[in-house]
Amino acid sequence: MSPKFTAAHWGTYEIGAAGLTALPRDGHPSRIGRGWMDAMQDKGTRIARPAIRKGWLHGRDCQRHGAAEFVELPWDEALDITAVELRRVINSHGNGALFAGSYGWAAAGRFHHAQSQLRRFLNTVGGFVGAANTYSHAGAEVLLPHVVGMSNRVFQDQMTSWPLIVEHCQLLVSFGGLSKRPAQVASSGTTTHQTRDWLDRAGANGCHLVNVSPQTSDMANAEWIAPRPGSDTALILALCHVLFATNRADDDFLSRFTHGAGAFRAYVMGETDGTAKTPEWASALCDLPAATIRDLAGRMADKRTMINVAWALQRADHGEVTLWAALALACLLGQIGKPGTGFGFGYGSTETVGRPAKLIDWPSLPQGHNGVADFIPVARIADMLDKPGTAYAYDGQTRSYPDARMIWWSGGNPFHHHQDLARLDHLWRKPETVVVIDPCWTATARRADIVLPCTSSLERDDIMVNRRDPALVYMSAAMPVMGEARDDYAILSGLADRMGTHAAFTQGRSAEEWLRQIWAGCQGTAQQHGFALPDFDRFRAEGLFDIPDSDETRLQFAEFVASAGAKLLNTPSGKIELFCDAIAAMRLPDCSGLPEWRAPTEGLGTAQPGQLHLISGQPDTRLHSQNDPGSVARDSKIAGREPCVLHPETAAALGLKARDVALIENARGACFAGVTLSRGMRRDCVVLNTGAWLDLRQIDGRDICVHGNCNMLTLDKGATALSQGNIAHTALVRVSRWAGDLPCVTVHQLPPLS
Ligand SMILES: Nc1nc2c(c(=O)[nH]1)N[C@H]1C(S)=C(S)[C@@H](COP(=O)(O)OP(=O)(O)OC[C@H]3O[C@@H](n4cnc5c(=O)[nH]c(N)nc54)[C@H](O)[C@@H]3O)O[C@H]1N2
Ligand SMILES: Nc1nc2c(c(=O)[nH]1)N[C@H]1C(S)=C(S)[C@@H](COP(=O)(O)OP(=O)(O)OC[C@H]3O[C@@H](n4cnc5c(=O)[nH]c(N)nc54)[C@H](O)[C@@H]3O)O[C@H]1N2
Ligand SMILES: [Mo]
Repeated sequence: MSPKFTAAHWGTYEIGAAGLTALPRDGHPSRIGRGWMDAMQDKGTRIARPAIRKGWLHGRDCQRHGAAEFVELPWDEALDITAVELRRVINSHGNGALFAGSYGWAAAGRFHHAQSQLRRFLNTVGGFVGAANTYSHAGAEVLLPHVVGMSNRVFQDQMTSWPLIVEHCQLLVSFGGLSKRPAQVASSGTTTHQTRDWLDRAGANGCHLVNVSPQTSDMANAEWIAPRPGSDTALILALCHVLFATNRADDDFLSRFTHGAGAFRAYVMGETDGTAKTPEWASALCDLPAATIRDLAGRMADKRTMINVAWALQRADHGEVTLWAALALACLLGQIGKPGTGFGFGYGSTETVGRPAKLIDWPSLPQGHNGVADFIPVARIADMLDKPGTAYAYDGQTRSYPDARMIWWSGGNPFHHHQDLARLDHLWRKPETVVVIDPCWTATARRADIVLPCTSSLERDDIMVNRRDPALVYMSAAMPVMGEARDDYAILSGLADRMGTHAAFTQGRSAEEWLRQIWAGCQGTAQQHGFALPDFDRFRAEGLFDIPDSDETRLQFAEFVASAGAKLLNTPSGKIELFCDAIAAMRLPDCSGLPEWRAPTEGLGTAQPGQLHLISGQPDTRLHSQNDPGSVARDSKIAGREPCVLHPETAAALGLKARDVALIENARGACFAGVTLSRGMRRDCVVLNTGAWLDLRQIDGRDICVHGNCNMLTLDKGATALSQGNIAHTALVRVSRWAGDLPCVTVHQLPPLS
């Protein structure tokens, strides 16, 4: 009998009697997979039956909070109530009052994709207000079309492939590092993990690695330069200053391939604002010796250099400007369009960035037409709830926030991903109804009125096709369905039936018929690419299909540069824009037509004594909040709290030692965390990665997450009025020893159910 497989964003697994085994071809399987099955089998956190919040069921109250009581109901009753409520909201407020941005990562399969399913359903009943861009890289999504004339998606597709870096790059300078931690994950799934090998091979081939980051763990075997978080733009501008001042900027490249280099130069040299962006100027802002900056600039000009910017850097105040400044620096070096050098955005931020694989756009589940054109920038959800009808700026538009009366969330966890969760917790009580579809009693499910339990991808068949992966996987169910959970498709089919749109939603197909339909589409796509896929039954039986000749090496901007600028980019000037007239014309208070330095709204440069900078990156043990109840994440906790990282000297000065529980706090909120120590840290930073399930309590009149959710501390503000991206990486905190009682973490136990 052929083996059976399943897949997740963190890898592909063979299903055996003893559980899941990573594919032998995957040299570095992610540790996240080891905690997957036990998380999905955890009866303390899986939702067994549909449940309705007692206060809403009996009195339609909106008192959503983490300790709410729920009443379990049979599916038919729960779906009846949901459909009646949906119809009531549409009839009384219109579809523009339904907010279903429903941002989140959900599962890797192509058919059971939570957001696509939800949107397809809501589109059959007139549509919903959506959300634009992502938490990952909204800054880049808005900026790149203006300055390089392509979407972030196309930019990511065209990035220079790893083999060219390995072969040609002599100096890889990575702002935000390039580590195996985020590279465990690939959106839509992956059959292999190679980023670590590519980096090792580059090093073995003589490429010198420079990790510009507050933590050494962000890049192995690298020289470490640790500017203050949030000061990278100043550092980059000073590197540019050195290149201009020493006549090492590539004037030929600047004049042929960029627009606005003169204005950029005048700004950097201080001709326009009287401040030359010298290494001495940056030294004070970045807390780095001026000599370090001069030396790095010289080496960048001497060597074949690749500049990489981790996605994290634009999840910060003015974050997209940092990306733009780094692009400008790469233009000054004049190595864009040459093999293995130039500019990259997000090598290492996920496994597939820079992967030399053929890109194939496989079909997905059609979502239909949304009758509502309105949307919000994804990270502005709390502002929307706070200020319906209020005007705000976004990418040159003046828009106004919709009045969301009903919220639908499926496949995402806003009480994981959003910033300043105490604020969201408060504003979340404004809508009339919140519906959440999720396998687990997440912090978001606990704050819903109607909770509909869905299967995880371990409980159903699906197809993994990732446009950047060289294999296609038939995902077989690996465990029995938990409780009475249903697939998203079954849940929404039940609702569509009650709304009179069953035929439109299902098109008469069962889930298996949809898989067959999607596979038939894949067969057509393969044919266009010159190869044949097996028929559905054979694919299902064999489980894995390797795409023939799947290697493809790309060199970004190769055509643009080879054509000597004749083949223009899709910007107004046809070139890379170092000055952008379109952005300048927006007259934004916090982003001009140039990549200019602006101090972040919070930062170590203006901190009070005792304040530390919070780094809240992606967790090593989970995908965001997913699998937090599983063994791998659980084993990493200290006294049940999420681990944080401090420099030993910082900890000692605070009276903390390893395995203590600390209180991390600021004016927005507080959380506990278990202390771990590392010398590879800036002394004025603390790392608390994302994803510990929010367990919010009032202690001595304060909001404290007793488990360790970093988003109790982060700041909920748009990066700029250009992108409105989130600024998770901009926050100051204080850390202290917690001497009081330590309340138990209860978020991994079922809520009160009757
Ligand atoms: N402080 C800070 N905050 C951050 C970040 C940061 O760097 N720092 N990073 C941000 C980024 S980049 C991102 S992408 C976000 C991620 O935020 P999210 O994507 O919202 O986080 P996940 O935990 O992956 O949420 C996915 C949810 O989908 C559910 N789910 C899984 N499978 C299914 C399914 O088949 N059907 C349904 N209906 N549900 C399913 C899971 O149980 C889980 O609740 O977080 C952001 N938040
Ligand atoms: N294991 C795991 N991998 C993941 C995910 C996950 O949840 N778990 N999530 C995936 C998702 S959705 C995304 S978007 C990507 C994100 O990928 P990234 O954005 O690359 O990952 P982060 O961990 O947020 O940040 C990378 C590093 O940036 C550094 N950094 C933070 N602020 C600054 C700064 O101001 N200056 C400098 N120079 N460095 C700074 C931090 O030290 C941090 O370790 O990760 C993906 N990969
Ligand atoms: Mo992300």
